[in-house]
Amino acid sequence: MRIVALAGGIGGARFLRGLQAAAPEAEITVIGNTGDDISLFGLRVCPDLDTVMYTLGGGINEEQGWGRAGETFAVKEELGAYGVGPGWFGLGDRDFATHIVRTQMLEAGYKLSAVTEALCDRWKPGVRLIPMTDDQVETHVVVDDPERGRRAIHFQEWWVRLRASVPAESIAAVGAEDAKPAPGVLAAIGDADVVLLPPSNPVVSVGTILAVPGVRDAVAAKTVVGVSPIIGGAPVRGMADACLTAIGVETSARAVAEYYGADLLDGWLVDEADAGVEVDGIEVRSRPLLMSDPDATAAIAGAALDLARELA
Ligand code: GDP
Ligand code: FO1
Ligand code: CA
Repeated sequence: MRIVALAGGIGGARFLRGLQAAAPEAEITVIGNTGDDISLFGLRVCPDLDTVMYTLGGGINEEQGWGRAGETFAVKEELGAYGVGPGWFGLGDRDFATHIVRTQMLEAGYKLSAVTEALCDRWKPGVRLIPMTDDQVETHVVVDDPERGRRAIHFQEWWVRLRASVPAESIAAVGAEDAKPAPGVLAAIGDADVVLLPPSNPVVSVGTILAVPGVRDAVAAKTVVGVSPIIGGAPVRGMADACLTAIGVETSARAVAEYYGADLLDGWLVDEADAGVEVDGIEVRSRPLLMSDPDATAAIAGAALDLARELA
């Protein structure tokens, strides 16, 4: 079976690990979100691609969900001693090596998709990981900063420095309209038996991937099953509610399915806490959706595949 998944960071990566366990024979292609990407200290950092690569490749800091296991922060401390920031973004020494390799290759003229493939040669994530686009797309957030007034800041500054505590007036994937899907993205979707939307952030992870021209239409033509990242009216982890509020969508499993739309989604898994939710034109099933351990996560992925097979 050929499966395509559109993935953000932690929620996406953990689901994918369950998917590999649930469908060991499947050929899995992951279209990764690059809207979170940021240049820091002259280096290109791709948090969601790296989270997927490290998680599936066995290098992730499991407790934190992002960054490397066994990480140290000597370079960050030395940069701080020079007064060189930002200090609010914690790049570790091991992680720095990834960004150095990536940036060197990008500067040598390789596309991000080729660079990601090269990085995956080391990590062997067991999936084909393709960035949604080779073009630069960066999510920016308009905030009314109490000190500096109304301004647009990089998504990472809002998410990591401000912890999304300042309301977002709007969220934009800058560059998305002019971006082209990376080589292989549309072909993988076209060849897929099923497209899965993991429980990733609907706005700044899955929403950003779908904003790359051509991707949404290609996905909508397939059997698509999504897993709700919202349980009982709240995100399981992180501040996805702040992103949904910014685009005028209620933080509920039902509202997220409606936001994706019946033209896109065929099936939608919600948690038992949301049993009884109905969405016009979408087959909704409830089951435990907490990815609390590998077995529970594999069962979620298996349920998504079962529903997809039923709807195909
Ligand atoms: P990020 O890029 O690191 O923020 O990760 P993603 O966009 O891939 O996923 C973030 C989303 O994962 C959050 O909105 C969480 O609610 C969701 N999430 C995290 N853990 C779980 C879980 O165990 N179950 C479900 N259903 N969603 C989860
Ligand atoms: N998230 C944090 O909350 N604080 C950090 O200092 C931080 C550093 C970081 C470094 C590399 C990386 O790949 C991810 C990192 N993240 C950090 C996670 C990440 O940037 C955000 O959670 C996501 O972009 C939101 O999806
Ligand atoms: Ca992300």
